[in-house]
Amino acid sequence: MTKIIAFVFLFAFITTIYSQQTIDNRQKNFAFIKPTDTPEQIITKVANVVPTKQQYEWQKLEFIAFAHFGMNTFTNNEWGAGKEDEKLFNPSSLDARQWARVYKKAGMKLAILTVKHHGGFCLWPSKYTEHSVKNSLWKNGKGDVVKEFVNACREYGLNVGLYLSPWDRNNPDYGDSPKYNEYFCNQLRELLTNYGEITEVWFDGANVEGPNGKKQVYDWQAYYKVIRELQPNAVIFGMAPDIRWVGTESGYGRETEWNVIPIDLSKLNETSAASMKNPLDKIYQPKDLMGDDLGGREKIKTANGLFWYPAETDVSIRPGWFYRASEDTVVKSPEKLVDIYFSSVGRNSVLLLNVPPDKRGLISDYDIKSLTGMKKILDKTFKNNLVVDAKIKSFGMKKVFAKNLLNNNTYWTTDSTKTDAELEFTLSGTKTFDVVMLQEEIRVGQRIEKFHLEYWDGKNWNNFVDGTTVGYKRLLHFQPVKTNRVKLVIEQSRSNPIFANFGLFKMPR
Ligand code: FUL
Repeated sequence: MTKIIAFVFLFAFITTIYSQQTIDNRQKNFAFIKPTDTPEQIITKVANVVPTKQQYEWQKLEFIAFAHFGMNTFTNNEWGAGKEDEKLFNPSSLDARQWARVYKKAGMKLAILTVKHHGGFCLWPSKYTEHSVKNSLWKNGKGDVVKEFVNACREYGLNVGLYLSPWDRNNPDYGDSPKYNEYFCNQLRELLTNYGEITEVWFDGANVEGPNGKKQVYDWQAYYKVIRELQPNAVIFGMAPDIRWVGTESGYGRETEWNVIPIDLSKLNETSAASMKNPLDKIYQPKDLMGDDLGGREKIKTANGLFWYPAETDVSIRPGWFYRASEDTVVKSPEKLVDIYFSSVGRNSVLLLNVPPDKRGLISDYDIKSLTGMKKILDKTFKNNLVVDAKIKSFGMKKVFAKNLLNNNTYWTTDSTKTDAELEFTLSGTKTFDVVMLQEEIRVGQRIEKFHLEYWDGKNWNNFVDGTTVGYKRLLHFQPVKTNRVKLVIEQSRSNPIFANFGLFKMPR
């Protein structure tokens, strides 16, 4: 009899309980906070801010390429002065298809080209300046690197991104604000009209002096308008409200990375914002966000608004952003790149890795070797998820079948008032692992604030790894653990935690 009761009791907790959930389509990527909101109401609001469709699609790319290429490749400079002779740009055997092949093979899903860096030299024959490929010796001035780049990306199934530096040290109107803003919008129009679908537009934050010390005042709102009109599915990075710079160029993101952070919404009308297409564009004031904690409880409690603003982690495979032969021997090793991957993709951000073509217009063998090594380690690591055939027991969680937005996905959650939970995995045998992967279903919000994992040693449960935020993806690497039972404990969440994916893996030695 006791056996039967125990069985029934256990069965009640077993995870095959499916319930249906329809996603609330009113959830937005921003929320107003009223002065009268209680701390609990603020927490409920922050837990229900969601990414836009474009932000979500971008986040899923995970690993993307940066191609710093241009005049600086030929002058060995990081920042061009803007006075370089166009004739210096002359790659001997440029092959953008080779770049796309290398990026694709490395597992990257999008590639961003520096079509104009701070020196102002344009990789496409812009009709608004003479400082471009059209006055170079390359292809007798008839070439267009942007065109070759986008065609190659499309051929290899990569999304396309364009880096257009607002700071321009060549343009004589720089610092004469309205005139330069018009020039910049014209360039945006050229790029966003003539090269098909663009997934990311990259706006660098550098803004130094114009000629005679004049300071350029950028008309960001006008720039956003051009982009939204011509490429409504693109996200804008950096000096814009879609994607945020993680705050370093080291490749290492924050351990605690919140996608929802404060924004000043005092200049926006709550009622009209609800029906506007990109309301944040109207009021967003670009700035770099570099603190350790951007969206923790302390940060949000005094905010008048919140918005979904995910991080992108940019880093170069070499010490510099542009190719220099002198750096061939200091290209980051495969192991270092894997560590960076774990500390960026694995910390709820997208990794933007710069792999710059050289003077020939090709990616060098040094970079290819490191990238290939990195991919090999990642492929071997993530090949076998040791929990796929595990038996799952849940304590306070249930498996939910969600329709509509989630395209008939399933996920785990608690009821809406319960913010802690446990899942226990009995593996199909004793396994050794040293990597864990966790994913939240961010389409309904980012919620988990604290979790840990335990393993069973035959007598006791032992804590072996812990963390704070999860978000889109959290990867943790630790000393190998050997066991047949593992427990995931969600200690604290901002609302019912919604858990999309779990994995245990073993990294090759
Ligand atoms: C910085 C620029 O100044 C660097 O040259 C590089 O392009 C990097 C990605 O962004 O702000």
